[in-house]
Amino acid sequence: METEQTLVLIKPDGVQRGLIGEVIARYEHKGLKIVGMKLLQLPRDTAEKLYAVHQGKSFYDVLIKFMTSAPIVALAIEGRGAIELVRILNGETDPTKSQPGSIRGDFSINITHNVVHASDSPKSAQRELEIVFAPDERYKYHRMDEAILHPSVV
Ligand code: FUP
Repeated sequence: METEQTLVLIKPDGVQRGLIGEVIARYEHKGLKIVGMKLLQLPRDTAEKLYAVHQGKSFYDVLIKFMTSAPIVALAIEGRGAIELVRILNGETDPTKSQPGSIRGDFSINITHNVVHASDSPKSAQRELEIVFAPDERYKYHRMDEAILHPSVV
């Protein structure tokens, strides 16, 4: 599996409910690497860029208002298959479908206030990471447990 990077946003509800540590722990414990992280309040134009694909949809205005309403935590997360793994950890968008054990399944009952965002493909990951992180805001380092997480097959 390819090593990839993906963008995660802990949304205003996650920050305001004190879930930052809980959410980050799930990615760390899975074995994914945090290579970028910052607390910021999204300017409206940045939120509009991130959610351009939803422009014109019924929920768009509510979504932009919500995403700009309070600080978020932006994470650049790296690992083999990171894009899909993070979306599995996050759970389904629809709160009636998100499984217990996933972040949304455990912490969300609302389709808009759903704690986390994650990129859905390599193309959107690259686009979204470049919107939120400057080139020097993503770091290279080794986790101490890499040899255990990724043992080479002999
Ligand atoms: P996801 O990839 O799971 O974040 O879901 P989408 O890209 O389909 O939607 C992005 C965000 O739009 C969701 F997180 C919440 C919001 N949304 C709604 O508010 N109502 C909808 O019916 C669909 C999405």
